Amino acid sequence: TKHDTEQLLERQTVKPPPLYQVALLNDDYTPMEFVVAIIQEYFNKDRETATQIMLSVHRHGKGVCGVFSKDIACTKVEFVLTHARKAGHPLQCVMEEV
Ligand code: TYC
Repeated sequence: TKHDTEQLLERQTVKPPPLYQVALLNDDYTPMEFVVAIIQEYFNKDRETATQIMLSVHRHGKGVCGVFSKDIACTKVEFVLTHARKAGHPLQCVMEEV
């Protein structure tokens, strides 16, 4: 827009939109198979990649499943938490600005 162009010309202050990592957190109760299915379903990973991410979370406490715009990251977190709660699992999912 004219306003953005003026901003660019006057001062270099137009920043790209921030990106957010969506990560799963480990817990002692959520079944490994359920976590693999979640990663496949909501983060478009194949079974092998989803298993690697799940095992990394299991071993290290946290694992990044993808990087998204704020709106998409928020929606991913909501879907994962809703699915987990409906299944009765304590799985935690968080977003963090990169
Ligand atoms: N630690 C869980 C178990 O031993 C598996 C697990 C992996 C749970 C990843 C959550 O985000 C998670 N059943």
